[in-house]
Amino acid sequence: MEIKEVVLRHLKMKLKFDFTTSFGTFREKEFILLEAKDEQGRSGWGESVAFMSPWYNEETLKTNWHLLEDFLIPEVLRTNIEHPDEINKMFSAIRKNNMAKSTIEGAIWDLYSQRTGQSLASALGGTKKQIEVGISIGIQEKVEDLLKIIEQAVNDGYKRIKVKIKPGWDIEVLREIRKHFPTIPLMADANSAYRLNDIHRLKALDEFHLTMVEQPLASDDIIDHATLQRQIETPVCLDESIHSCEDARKAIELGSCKVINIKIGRVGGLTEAKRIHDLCADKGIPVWCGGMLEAGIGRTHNVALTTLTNFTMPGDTAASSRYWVKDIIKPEVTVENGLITVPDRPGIGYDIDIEAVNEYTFFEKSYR
Ligand code: OSB
Ligand code: MG
Repeated sequence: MEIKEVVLRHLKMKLKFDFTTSFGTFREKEFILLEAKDEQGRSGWGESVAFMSPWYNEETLKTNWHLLEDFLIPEVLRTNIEHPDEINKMFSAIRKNNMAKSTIEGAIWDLYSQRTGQSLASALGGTKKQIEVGISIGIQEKVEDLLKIIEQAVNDGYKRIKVKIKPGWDIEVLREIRKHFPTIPLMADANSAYRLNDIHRLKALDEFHLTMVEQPLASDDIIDHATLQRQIETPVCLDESIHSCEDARKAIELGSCKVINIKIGRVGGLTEAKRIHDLCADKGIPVWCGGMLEAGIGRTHNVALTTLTNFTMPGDTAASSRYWVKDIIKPEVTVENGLITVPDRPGIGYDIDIEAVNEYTFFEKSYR
């Protein structure tokens, strides 16, 4: 396949709710949407999950734009691509910047699946017709507010509840949740808010029978996480620490985690995400698909990836309508009883709502 043109768009969408983590609060989301056009006039779409500030990792919308414009797009425009698996190697001279790489790789996976007449899920080797999803709930002002949101999510049928924690918003909050919801599948995500010194606080989580605690320690650590995992019952899940299949291999070998959260952007694309999935399947480590408050394109890629068999735990891919008044795809991603039905049309299986895209775009640029 030949990529003839790539269009970058800078979109801004208002979130329906404030989303607070141990790092700060989001009210709106600005991100890059990438459209890659092939020689047959088809368009494939990719979404960057980099935020405006580098709190989650070192990438931002601007660093992604720079990498795409100055390195990745020129490389793709001058290379003939047979299969999206080649992209990884093509970009191997460029270190890290995984979210930027993933943006364009995702668009090429979309094109490839359209050109070969299969759904993105099938092109990736996925077989599930429906996927189970949970919901991720930010830190609230009051515990009562959190309990109300959990109640709504449980009534909506979400398969597990994830709450954000940080020192001071953890043990008491989880105790209160367990008082009202003694048996719901519950987990906590710390986004690196603790250090090994806080081990008694983390040990105290064992009494709540969480399905896991996500990324309790530093984003660049797998050593202390191994020490921690040896001393607590709650399974440790790594998010921020895993950037590649090699990272996953080392973390598993060290015993740093019992579960891995796979995010397509964080690991540099669908090909690497699939490799991590396969390795974890081999090692008996369950995985689930994380979320980055994606708009429609990123969301549909998450849906497709989750159809692989070792995604045995509900992911963070909630319904479009949880985040947005109007998403950029038609139909939107909907959840019924905690399940998303996977479309089987070629490509991502959802149409781009180009009017919505235009409405949210305030800058765009084309590259040939
Ligand atoms: O750590 O999983 C995370 C959102 C933004 C950045 C990091 C994370 C999250 C979430 C929300 O937990 C997942 C979602 O609903 O998309
Ligand atoms: Mg996380």
